[in-house]
Amino acid sequence: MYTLTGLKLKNPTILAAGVLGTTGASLCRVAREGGAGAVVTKSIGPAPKTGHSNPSMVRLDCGFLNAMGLPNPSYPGFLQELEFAKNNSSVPVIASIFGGNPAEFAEVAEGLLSANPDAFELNVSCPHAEGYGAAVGSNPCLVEAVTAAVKDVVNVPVWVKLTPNVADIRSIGTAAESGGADAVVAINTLKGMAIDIESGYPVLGNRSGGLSGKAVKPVAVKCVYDLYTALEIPVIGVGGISSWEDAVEMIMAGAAAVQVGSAVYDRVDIFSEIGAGIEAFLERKGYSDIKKIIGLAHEMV
Ligand code: RRO
Repeated sequence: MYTLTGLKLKNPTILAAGVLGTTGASLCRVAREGGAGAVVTKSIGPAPKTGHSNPSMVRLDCGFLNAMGLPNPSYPGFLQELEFAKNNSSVPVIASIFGGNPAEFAEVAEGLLSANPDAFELNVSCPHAEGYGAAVGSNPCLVEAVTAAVKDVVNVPVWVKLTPNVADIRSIGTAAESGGADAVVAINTLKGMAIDIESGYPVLGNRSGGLSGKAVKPVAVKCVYDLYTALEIPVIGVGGISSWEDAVEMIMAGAAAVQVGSAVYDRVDIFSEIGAGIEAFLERKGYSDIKKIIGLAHEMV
């Protein structure tokens, strides 16, 4: 068992917020068939949103480019799904939420409390959501205020998911910590774009979006490495992890646990595989505990 911000996880792998977190049934499937240690919902906001026009997610050689556009049924519309996930999943269920200001974040968190999520993840980092997302997450004062506003109304752990699309992610992580965050999650997607050269059109309906998958892993490793030294609270690493080796690398940069997003679309059971791979690695190298390798790369001078 791993303990992360007070939550008990059977392994340190977590489903990242995304499309597979849209329904209670899909969250339960990732927990049951995939072996995830915990699951995070798709981000839920204050009002229903249909999202951006299609194509909203395209596969590139190096990962996925998406501009889903925060599609969600709003917190009243999601309550039943969250209740289903909580009643049928054997692992912690974390509610990812977004808003445009501290009051909206608090409203959404309060609105979902009756379903008893095990933690909240504050999404202040979507790269292509006007007024939401990175507009909030690149402003340290707003990040601190949003975090404090949610901490005021809930008594479960609060994680804050950070954007890599800033000059110095440490200042944003520090703001989240000052607001009372129990952990930070790094990283959300990196701003990106692809163009179809036959037609000349950008491939996404929204023209630009966020890049995830293999291409962003070194960016995520560097962000986690920097946050680890700047913060006291745990850093949860996410970005391009598709094997246990990737997970160990992220842990050595400073991650206390990892989230997996893009790789799930190829194999849902990747969580069990990564969990077992980490265990086997620790045993082969003679480490008694995962804590022995969290941030290990910082000691290698
Ligand atoms: O829904 C999205 O378009 C989306 C979100 Br909320 C996010 O946080 N990150 C992302 O790449 N896409």
